[in-house]
Amino acid sequence: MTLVFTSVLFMAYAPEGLRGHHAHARASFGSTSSALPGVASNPTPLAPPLVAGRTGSVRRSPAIQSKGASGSTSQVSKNAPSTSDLVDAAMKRPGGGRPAASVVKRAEGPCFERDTDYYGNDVEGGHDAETPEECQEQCVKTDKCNYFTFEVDRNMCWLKNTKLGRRPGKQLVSGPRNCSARMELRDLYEHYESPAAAADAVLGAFKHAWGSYSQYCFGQDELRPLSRGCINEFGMGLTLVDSLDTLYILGLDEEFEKAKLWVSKNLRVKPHKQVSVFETIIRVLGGLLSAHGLSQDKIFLDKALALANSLSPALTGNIPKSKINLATGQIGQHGWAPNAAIIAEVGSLQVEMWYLTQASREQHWNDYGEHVIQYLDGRKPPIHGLYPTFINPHSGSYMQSHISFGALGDSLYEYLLKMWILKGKKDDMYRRMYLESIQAMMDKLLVKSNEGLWYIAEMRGNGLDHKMDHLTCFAPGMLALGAHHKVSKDDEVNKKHLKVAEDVAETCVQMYMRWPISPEMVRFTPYMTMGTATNFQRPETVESLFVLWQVTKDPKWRKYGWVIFQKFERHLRVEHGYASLNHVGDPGSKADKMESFLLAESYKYLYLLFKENPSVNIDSYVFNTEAHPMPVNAGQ
Ligand code: DMJ
Repeated sequence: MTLVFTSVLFMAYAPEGLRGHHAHARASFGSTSSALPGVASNPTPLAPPLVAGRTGSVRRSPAIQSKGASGSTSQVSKNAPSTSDLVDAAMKRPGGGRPAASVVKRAEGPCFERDTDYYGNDVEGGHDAETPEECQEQCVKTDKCNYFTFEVDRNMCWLKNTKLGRRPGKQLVSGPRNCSARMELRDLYEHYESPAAAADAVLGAFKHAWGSYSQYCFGQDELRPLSRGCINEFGMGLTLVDSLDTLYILGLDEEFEKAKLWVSKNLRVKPHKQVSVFETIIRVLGGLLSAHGLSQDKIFLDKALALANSLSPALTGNIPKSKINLATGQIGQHGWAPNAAIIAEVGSLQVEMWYLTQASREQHWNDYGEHVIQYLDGRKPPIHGLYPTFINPHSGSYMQSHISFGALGDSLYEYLLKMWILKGKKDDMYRRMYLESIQAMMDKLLVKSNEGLWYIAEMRGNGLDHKMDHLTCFAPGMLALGAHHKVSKDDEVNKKHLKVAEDVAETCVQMYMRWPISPEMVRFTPYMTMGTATNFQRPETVESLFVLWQVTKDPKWRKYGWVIFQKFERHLRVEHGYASLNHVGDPGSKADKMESFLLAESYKYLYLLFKENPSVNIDSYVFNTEAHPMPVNAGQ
């Protein structure tokens, strides 16, 4: 457990309160580590993560992995039921019970891992068994058993509900209940009566979150749901501003008006605080702009312009700065990456700046954002289309060779596509750059695990790092959105993007099915195992489910969304809001923070997933990376 809890501690003590794009990676770096007992300090700010050597357990070269990590499908039952079938089977039985016999498939030995112990929540332990097969048989017969570990020397069989991780152990054989490609739903969830009832349930959850925030921290940044304290890292009513458009979309008119009054009377856009430029843009500026787009109330645009003005010292030059004191204009970089800019951050202001220009008719805002992309386009990365996550803000040279569609990299790729859509699908620079990136991602990073799960790995040096962040789960939504808008002139390419979107989304859903709720990061070793055990109420999977539902109208995306929603309710809800988890396997490990993106993103996407024909949809709006919708026709 040491490694797992080490990473938990890292997250719990992350240097800054916000856990956006790069919190996970940030937790792997420098300065904070020395404060933690038993964790060696890492003197090099941009060093690789502390958890080393894990990739060694995946045996194939990148070239082979992109065709399938195992190189064989023999371990995956051909008739394995899909997650959707299993959700169906579970939902059909009122009040729960075991899945129907027809969906329980037993497979043979190739699934077994020798000299490996699965740790997790035990269902039952200490049964006698003669062989691993017999132990597996006991698992099949035992309600809630999903994995087993067999002790060879003692002939003992241990049955587990969840697999929180694996560790070496001599004379042990571990394996899943069966070898199907998809995890069965053992924990059962009630079906919703109708999409409208589901949307109502989401509305109820949002009200619980908003009500708690309003009661204890109205106008402050974030709520501590356990202690009822407040966090003020930004001094700009972060949760309130981030929630404005959700209040509007959910029809909470009274609450919206109250929040608007606070914005007009109390929002100060020059707090004497050193804030993250990226987070301020996507959450605060984005929140104000989408509130303006939806309500057309000028107060939001006035505040947005004032805030953009106080941010502008950080936006000049080729590469935006990472931090700024909005009162003094003093700029700087992140303490944990003092000589580097983050590629996701420098590529995630264009959508906001575009809308600001449309609404204000002041061209220079859009120029700030567009110039950065033109600059990147001129500095070809070592691997065509894949941008290293760190760039030198002065020389513009790429630093290190970490490539990620998760932490540190994600929304650069997202904004290339979204800018092409917002600009009337005419700007070829954005389209070309996006298509080059996605092709490179599919060629170099996309892997099928030996369980049949597709994932987007990361690259370090010349090798793949077989991990996937929950943050990466935005990518299925991005790919489906691009396909929907026909980003490629070749329809086969669009179809391929949609297929990859659906495949990776299934893996993201599996991240919720295998544990009580999804962990922050998983590794493929080659089985999907826990990487980082925290849960921060993140939206990326439900974001993708919303887009996939809009694009395909396949009801399975709604079913998944409903199960995930219930997991939020079951595992994160507390009396005064929603807490995070330091360990997804331990309900007692609640962390005292309710993230603003829970209200801005998770509940908005869930609500829109169930709402019939929402007017805020993927044809009329482009969502910024914090789920703030910008109207596509704003410039007309
Ligand atoms: C949000 O702040 C944004 O979605 C950002 O782009 C990435 N991460 C967080 C939520 O997980």
